[in-house]
Amino acid sequence: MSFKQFSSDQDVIDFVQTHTAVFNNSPDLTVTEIGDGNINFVYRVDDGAQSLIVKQALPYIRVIGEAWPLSQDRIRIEAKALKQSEESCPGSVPEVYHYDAASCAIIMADIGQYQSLRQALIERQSLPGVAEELGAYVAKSLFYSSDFYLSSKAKKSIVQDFINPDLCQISEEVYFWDPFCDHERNNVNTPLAARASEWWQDAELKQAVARLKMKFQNQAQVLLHGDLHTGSVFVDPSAEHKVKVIDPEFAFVGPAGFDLGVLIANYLLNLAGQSRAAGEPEERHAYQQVLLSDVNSLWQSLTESFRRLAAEHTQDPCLQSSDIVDAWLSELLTDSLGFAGVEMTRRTLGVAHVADVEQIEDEAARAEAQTMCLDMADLLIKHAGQFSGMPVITAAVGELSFCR
Ligand code: SR1
Ligand code: MG
Repeated sequence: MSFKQFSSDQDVIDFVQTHTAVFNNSPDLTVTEIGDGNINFVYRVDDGAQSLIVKQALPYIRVIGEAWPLSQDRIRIEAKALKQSEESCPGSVPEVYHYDAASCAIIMADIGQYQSLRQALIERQSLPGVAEELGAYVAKSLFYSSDFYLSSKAKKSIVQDFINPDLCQISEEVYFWDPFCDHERNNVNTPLAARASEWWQDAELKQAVARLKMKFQNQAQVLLHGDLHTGSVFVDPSAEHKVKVIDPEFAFVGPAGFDLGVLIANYLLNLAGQSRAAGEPEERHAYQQVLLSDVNSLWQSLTESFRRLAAEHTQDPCLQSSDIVDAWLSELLTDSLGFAGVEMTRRTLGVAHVADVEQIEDEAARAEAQTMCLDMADLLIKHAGQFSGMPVITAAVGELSFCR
């Protein structure tokens, strides 16, 4: 069957009524386009009592249009990655009700009562237990798709299932290329222009980033979400499952440190944003301490979970040694710091910025926060291998970004 874009509310309703029994043929359904991401169309269908989400992938990037074509295979990958996450970490993703290859669309549960982690951090909310649950989610995602757990053939099979060339190419460009050169897609705040020029000429930095890019392209270690920023994480600290992770269309089998690095980077982008955000300095400074403590908790929870999983469920006898697990986690930490620095760079100089910093209206004040982002990124990219543990790292980045 040939692909047809949903072009009316009725198209979306017909699709939902054909493939689910959620609304029992209710005549009073409303459809709202709620997508605020860059790439796809997302609709909420609601009968006043219940709701669900429909996501459709068009053959191009939503915010650019037909000038940037993009494989619709990404929606198959997203549906498969959501199912994989539900298996490895039950309750961590919205339930998938239906995946439709012909319409390039997914029908899934509405997580409307959850809020994006990015927005919660911007509002300086207290989020008890969220960082710990995120750490456990990352640990399970890593472990159950790694060589510790999967047979050799099962591992090759997920590598094959998640070959994602179009989306990987976007990441290769927007993370590792654009923000490290004077690229036309970049978005550089005017007072930051001189610092950006220095950045683009820093040979030591570029060499470290080239090594990270080669890991991204060649190191098939684990199944990654591929875009695990705080806008892909939804939270409700009062719920049984405090964290729901969405949007794994960038999923592929890649270097274990990538998702963790992106996630840490987004906590640190918020940390820098707090330094010049609206509100009392004491309150913002206190929240910066909370953010650093959350990063420590996330890492501690991740390592504890991963060590427990490895001790109880490692299948390969060659990998059943705590020394191997220690070495794997040590490499994970180093790689994640490098990737964190790259994510912070692309969110500061590249095409896609984040609200945590962009919400600072005054250009000069925003540039001060962005300078902190680049200072942290420089430290993380160039010195990733020199830190003895997460508390040392959070202390160092705290020094570079506290409200003054
Ligand atoms: C041009 S697409 C840029 C970014 O949007 C997505 O949300 C991903 O983060 C991607 O890198
Ligand atoms: Mg997304």
